[in-house]
Amino acid sequence: MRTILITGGAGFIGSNFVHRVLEHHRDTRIVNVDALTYAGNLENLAALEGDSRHLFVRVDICDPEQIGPVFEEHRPEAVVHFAAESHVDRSITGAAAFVRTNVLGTQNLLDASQKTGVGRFVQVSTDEVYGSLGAEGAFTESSPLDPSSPYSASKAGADLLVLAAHHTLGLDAVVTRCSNNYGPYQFPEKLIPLMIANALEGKKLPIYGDGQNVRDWIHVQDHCQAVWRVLEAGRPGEVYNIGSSNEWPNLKIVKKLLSLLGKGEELIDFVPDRPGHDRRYAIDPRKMRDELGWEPEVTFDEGLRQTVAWYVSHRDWWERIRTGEYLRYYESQYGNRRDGGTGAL
Ligand code: NAD
Ligand code: TDX
Repeated sequence: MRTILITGGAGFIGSNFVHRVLEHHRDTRIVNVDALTYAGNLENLAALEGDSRHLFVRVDICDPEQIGPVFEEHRPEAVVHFAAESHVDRSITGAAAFVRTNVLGTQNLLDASQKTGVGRFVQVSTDEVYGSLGAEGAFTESSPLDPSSPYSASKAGADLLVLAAHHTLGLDAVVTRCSNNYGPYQFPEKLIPLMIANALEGKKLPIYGDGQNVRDWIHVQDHCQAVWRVLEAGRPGEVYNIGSSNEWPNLKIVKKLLSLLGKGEELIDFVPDRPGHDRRYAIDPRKMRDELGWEPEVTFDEGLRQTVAWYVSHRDWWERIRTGEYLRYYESQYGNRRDGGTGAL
């Protein structure tokens, strides 16, 4: 039995990864480290109750006094680091938490990994570190880092610390940079689940700017499979871009969602743009394909249909989230952006 330490395993991508690994790799035990911030949710892991191959530990990666003993006790062979403050809009109004978790938290994990002889460290990062594209082209692993938001700047900082730990201290570390994920368990502050939940409740769908910003969407299961391939076979010190070559302007996605939900386009509400809003992202995934033989499997039509069905059948999951702190966040994020439309939360 081998032990892998996962951070952020109660969040969206981390919990999908934990489920997938435990299902497909019977020889693997997971120590799942998560602070349970607003985005962490133990309900995402409820199906694993009683599974001796999954151990959840509530720990803040920003505190070396908390994280050190977990590494000492479990001596993981590998670390897959998902934990982060992950929402761009929140980083615009409160960058400090992003610097703390994404930069300092990552360094604490690197220190603990180095100290306890971790054999491989996978830093799960984002295409946003490359900044914004114009109408043409795609990010390769050698595209320059040019982050726009405090979120992406903090992820770029973390990536550089990981690569420095490899270069200078000899830690076996790899960085993955993926495009926008969608799928089950995504917190309903991100575009796709927010739009689905609002539409199901007959609320307005706030679209930033002209709705023509482009994102390159990948199903979370394809991302998880790619991270596993990198964990297994990525070369130390390398960066791997992960994407599905699936670009869509936001407005088109929202219209697609409304159609899948059988709702009308009158719910669409154009609101003032996100400050510093990156215009377009696109990933060149050739390195993943040519070097590691990875290819995405989920088509967008099928993935989106399944995702909509999941949110329809898990209404209690997102309704429980959309209370308390979420409502305060929603009001501060969208309350002063309304263009006079009705029906916002
Ligand atoms: P998420 O916000 O859904 O989950 C983040 C998790 O990290 C939560 O469970 C939270 O409790 C935990 N966490 C936050 N701060 C912590 C701390 N100080 N200590 C311990 N745990 C802490 O995020 P996600 O969308 O699942 O993203 C996971 C990772 O993937 C992030 O590193 C993100 O940058 C990266 N990523 C996300 C996307 C995307 O589209 N969502 C795309 C590319 C890369
Ligand atoms: O209410 C909204 N209206 C809107 O038009 C929201 C929440 C978003 N948008 C737009 C902004 C983006 O162009 O939709 C697009 C997607 O927005 P987000 O879901 O906030 O994602 P993005 O900013 O692209 O970042 C995401 O992908 C990369 C994740 O949140 C990051 O964690 C990941 O690194």
